[in-house]
Amino acid sequence: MESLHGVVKAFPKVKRSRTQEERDGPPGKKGSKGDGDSVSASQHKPLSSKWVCAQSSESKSNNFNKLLTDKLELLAKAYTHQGDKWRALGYSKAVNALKSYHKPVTSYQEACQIPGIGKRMADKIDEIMESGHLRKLDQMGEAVPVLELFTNVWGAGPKTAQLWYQQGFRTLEDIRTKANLSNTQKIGLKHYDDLLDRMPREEAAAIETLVREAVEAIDPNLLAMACGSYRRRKATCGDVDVLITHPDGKSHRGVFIKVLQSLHHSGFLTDDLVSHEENGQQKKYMGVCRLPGPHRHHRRLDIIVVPYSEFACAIMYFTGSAHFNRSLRALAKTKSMSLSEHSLNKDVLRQGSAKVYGGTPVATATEQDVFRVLGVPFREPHERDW
Ligand code: DCP
Ligand code: MG
Ligand code: MN
Repeated sequence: MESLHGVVKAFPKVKRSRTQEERDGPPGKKGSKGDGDSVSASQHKPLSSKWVCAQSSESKSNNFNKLLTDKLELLAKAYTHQGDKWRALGYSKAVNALKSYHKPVTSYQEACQIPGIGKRMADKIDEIMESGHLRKLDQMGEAVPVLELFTNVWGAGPKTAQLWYQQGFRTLEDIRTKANLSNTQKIGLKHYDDLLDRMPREEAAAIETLVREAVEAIDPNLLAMACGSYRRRKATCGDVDVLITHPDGKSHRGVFIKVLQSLHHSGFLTDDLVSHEENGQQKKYMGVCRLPGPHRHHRRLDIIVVPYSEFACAIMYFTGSAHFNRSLRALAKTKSMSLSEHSLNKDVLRQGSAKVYGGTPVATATEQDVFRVLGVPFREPHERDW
């Protein structure tokens, strides 16, 4: 540790703007203290309710503030399509906070008291309470619905959508006939309606079973499980996220290619979107599939193969939700740890937003281990639906 302290001292404290993870942390009030303070606090006190990852998302199920959250969700969506992801994130955090609040909010002052809601957000809330409406939504302009139409093409983000808009395109037909399309965007356009549609979880279960059977035909000891919204017990799923590993720690190698070949061969996989290797070992595939039989829609399927040593962190990551993950990572940071889909590391040294020392991986055999090491009460997957 001596030498590590030396490293810290070698880097003077500099003023800096907040990093992504810090902004994604607990929805604290403006001007709240930095992560240094949270470290000492969190070592002695139970986790504050401001940490989303320490609370059950079940608390959202009885929404006393639907009028407010409906409007703010529209605004969050509009900002997403405009490519303003920080504003969008701010609004979705406020929506989460309002959904889990125990009663209807009735005043500006009351809104300000809720963790995750600052003064400017409270102004918006006040406006909706007063008028039932948000002027900002009307001012967003005519571009927003078109940008939404375009960003819903799989493979097109807000930048592409804006470019297409600037090029004068307004309809999917314009895009189909005049835009310069990448291969994934062509697939996205071909299956536009199907890929926007969320499938009933029964269909996700059928897809998981079909993939598992293909996987077990390669090696009966391989494990395959659907994570994502399916594991969080959502009624509908945007895609199916299947995680594959092998308990012997080595026989997962080579499986990625074999599974894909098998699923292509049976005609189940209809289009490939992205297929790549991450961190040497972990392999990710994103594609489109369709269950056999009549009247079936095309569905998005993600397949991830990981070494067994990464299984617990990978399950955590791919179970999500993305919001829950962000909160957990920000919390890890306050404890000099870092959490990724690969590992949970301790004794991480950061100087500002830069990691000076990546720390050492903690052995995490199960999800429970990850929660325990982070000092967060275990949450069932359906309680992580933030
Ligand atoms: N994930 C994340 N951060 C992202 C994207 C994904 O942490 N930016 C993690 C959490 C997600 C999981 O990966 O739950 C799977 O990603 P999906 O996009 O498939 O999201 P979900 O399965 O949660 O929802 P959906 O029903 O829309 O697929
Ligand atoms: Mg998913
Ligand atoms: Mn997915």
